[in-house]
Amino acid sequence: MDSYSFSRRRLLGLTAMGTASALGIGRVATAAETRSVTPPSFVPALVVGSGYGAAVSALRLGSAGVSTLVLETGQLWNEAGSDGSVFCSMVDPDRRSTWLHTRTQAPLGTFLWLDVVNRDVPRYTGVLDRMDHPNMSVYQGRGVGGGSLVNGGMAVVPEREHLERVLPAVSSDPMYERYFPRARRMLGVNRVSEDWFEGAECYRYARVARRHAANAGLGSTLVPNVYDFDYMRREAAGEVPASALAAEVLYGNNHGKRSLDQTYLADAVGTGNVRIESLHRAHSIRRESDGTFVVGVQRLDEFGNVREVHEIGCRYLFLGAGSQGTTELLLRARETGGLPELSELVGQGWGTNGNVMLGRACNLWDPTGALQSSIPALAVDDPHNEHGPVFAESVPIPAGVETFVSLYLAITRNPERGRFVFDEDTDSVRLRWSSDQGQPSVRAARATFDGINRANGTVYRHDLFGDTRAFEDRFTYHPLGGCVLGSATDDHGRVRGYRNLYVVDGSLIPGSTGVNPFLTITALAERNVERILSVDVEHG
Ligand code: FAE
Repeated sequence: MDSYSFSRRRLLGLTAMGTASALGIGRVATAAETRSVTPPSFVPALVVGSGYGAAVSALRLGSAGVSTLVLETGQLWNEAGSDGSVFCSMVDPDRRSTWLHTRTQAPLGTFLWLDVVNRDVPRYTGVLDRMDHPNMSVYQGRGVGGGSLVNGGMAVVPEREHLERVLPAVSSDPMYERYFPRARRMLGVNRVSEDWFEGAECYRYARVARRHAANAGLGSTLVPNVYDFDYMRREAAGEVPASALAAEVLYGNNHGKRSLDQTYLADAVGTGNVRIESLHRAHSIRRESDGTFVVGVQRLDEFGNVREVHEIGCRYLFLGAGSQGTTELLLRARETGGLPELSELVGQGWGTNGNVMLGRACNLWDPTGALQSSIPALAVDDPHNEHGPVFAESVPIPAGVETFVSLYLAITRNPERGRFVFDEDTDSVRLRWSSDQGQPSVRAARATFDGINRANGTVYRHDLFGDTRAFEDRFTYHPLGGCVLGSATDDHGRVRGYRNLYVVDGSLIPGSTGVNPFLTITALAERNVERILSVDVEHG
């Protein structure tokens, strides 16, 4: 699906939000009409969060004429800093990079065991968060657009048979015939031109990964993305400002990326029925006897201090705060008495999507390239691995110098599941995940990459993750689960125990999609919200 067009509605929304980089002119600095001072005390529909599931909900509610308010903890990223850019790059990170920590938190923390990657930064409401639990760190994008602001943009349709296994209540024909195509179209998914890919210096690293996999008898696939590959081609030709070729991704892209603020959320605001409040964190939920949900909301300043607290009532409440955010809201509400009827199943079914990262040292006659596109475009496929299928994306190291490292984020079918529990002392959730639960991922990745190393006379790098480990399984970019569809909710994300309360994000999926997850989250939200709108919601 390569067509990508602007409707009048999207243009209206982009203009209102001041995030018009999709127009090819880069993010622009304007005062956003969407950021107001006092939110209303009652709205028909309230959406918490602004990632994939939330953005789908906001658009479909707004299109149906339902007046909707979206609350997002993070910033609306539409104002340029003193350097003229909205976001900072990975090689020169500043306070915009990191959510309320005083040091950046890139997962590849060391090189030759030297702490050369991460930097001290002032505490600020930056765009990337890492939430640390015993044995597991969970990454999440913060800002209007959620994970779409920081992710690699890889938009992958999962294997049908795997989706049927993890979500047996979801019939797959409509998903594959209707909702995945719709999600791809709406997100602006496109493919890299093979001719250009084969000759592009910035994808030498991916071609090396492909050749090394082929030497071991493994296939590779070019992976569709929401980054505009035509824009990248023009970057390489020096015709437009660089973004993917200027080490931008983990802390946001100033150009080229079709993040949600430029697709679903712009369309939602463009309906005239949706308003977005950034730097507003939903904290508590209770239900009144007349069925109204009352959400306690904290307004933050840009340093994360709570400046105001107020309550917003709503008839329909859609939770799209991500796997950890949504689960935390529900567990807090259950444990502190706001929503006592919530099921004991809330908090369960959490997984890492089998994430494990590793690096290989290539031979000195086999460079991976000094200029690397920060947008991944290729994955090594090992469907017949004895420990379960492995789908390993070839990850760039956009350091600007030759490193001879081939880096991968492997997605494995790890069956282990953790669970969140609410900790009253810290007023937050803790993840129960033991260090051995990552081992199935490591075993599968090792089986794939031992073979690749053998076939190419190469070895693992042991210097990249702070100690001497070759496989980093202590973080995930793809947290999934916590409020699983068909378990803590019904088959369409309606939370058990409460009418008109919905979960719409990655918490619905029990721990695994087998591939990068956002396309599945988006398509599932399209499916569920369509049903909810037709059956539950009174239209305006
Ligand atoms: P998500 O996008 O996480 O959005 C949740 C939003 O809710 C965030 O903006 C939060 O700030 C906000 N929030 C949380 N708590 C509250 C609260 N209490 N009140 C108000 N707002 C709140 O949710 N996936 C892919 O498919 N392809 C990739 O290439 C890819 N690369 C990734 C790279 C990185 C570095 C990261 C971190 C993730 C990557 N992912 C990728 C994962 C993907 O971004 C993720 O699965 C989705 O963003 C999850 O979507 P949700 O709708 O669940």
